[in-house]
Amino acid sequence: MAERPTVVVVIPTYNEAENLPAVVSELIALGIDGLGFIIVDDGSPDGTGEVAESMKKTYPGHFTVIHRTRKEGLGKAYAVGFKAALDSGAAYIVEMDADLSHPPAQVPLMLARARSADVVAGSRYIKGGAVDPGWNIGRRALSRVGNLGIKWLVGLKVHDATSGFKVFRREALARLDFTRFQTSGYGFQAEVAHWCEFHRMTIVEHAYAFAERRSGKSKMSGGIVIEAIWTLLPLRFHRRHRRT
Ligand SMILES: Nc1nc2c(ncn2[C@@H]2O[C@H](COP(=O)(O)OP(=O)(O)OP(=O)(O)O)[C@@H](O)[C@H]2O)c(=O)[nH]1
Ligand SMILES: [Mg+2]
Repeated sequence: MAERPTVVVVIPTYNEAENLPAVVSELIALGIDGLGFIIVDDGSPDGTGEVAESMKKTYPGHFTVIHRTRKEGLGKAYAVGFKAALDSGAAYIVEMDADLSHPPAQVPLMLARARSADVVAGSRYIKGGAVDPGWNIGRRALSRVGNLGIKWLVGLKVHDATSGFKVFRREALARLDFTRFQTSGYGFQAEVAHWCEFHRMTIVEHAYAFAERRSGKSKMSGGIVIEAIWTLLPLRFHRRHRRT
């Protein structure tokens, strides 16, 4: 094992006590060199914070837990976790959900592709990508239409505007100024994509099959998508300004 983690996986958690140990052990089992974790928990009532603390022993020196007192949305949690990852000296930072929607087996492949890119963006909507086969037509339509709407609205080039599965080279991540972000919920991923494109980063899209959260109930709804569209609106004008 390397002295200090060179590949740091940042995982925000809110009520993921069952999923967190599974995602961490599946990643460890892949034998990724220099792997480390930063968990950012927003005081989950189900005890995820304590579960994370107990996992420090399993992976000594490579497991950091940041406890925040209030639920402030995944965007705020990622901003804190990403800063901690950069401060730790990580060369590559992995952005990933706790609920096993993002297949851990893809991480080594994405890391390999990150050697010649600034950002490797996981994508469900390019050839080889997929959403969970168990999703009904309504959920598929919500995801597809919401994604296309946000992509069009912001003017994004990436095909999956709302995917939260990414690998960043540290220099690229360091260029994102999270103090300028408008969103913290569902729109956060589109805002990350916007700033990566705005800074003309080399973005490689990596196909993956999204799986329904392994445990716990989905919070996705039409209202969440509409709220995201509303909060993302300023980005459209920001991008126009850049083009002129
Ligand atoms: N720290 C923190 N983590 C959060 C918050 N909201 C969501 N998360 C985590 O962010 C990741 C993505 O959130 P999800 O709730 O899975 O979002 P989603 O995939 O759009 O929706 P689901 O269908 O419910 O899975 C998960 O690991 C969550 O536990 C929050 O307010 N604070
Ligand atoms: Mg999820």
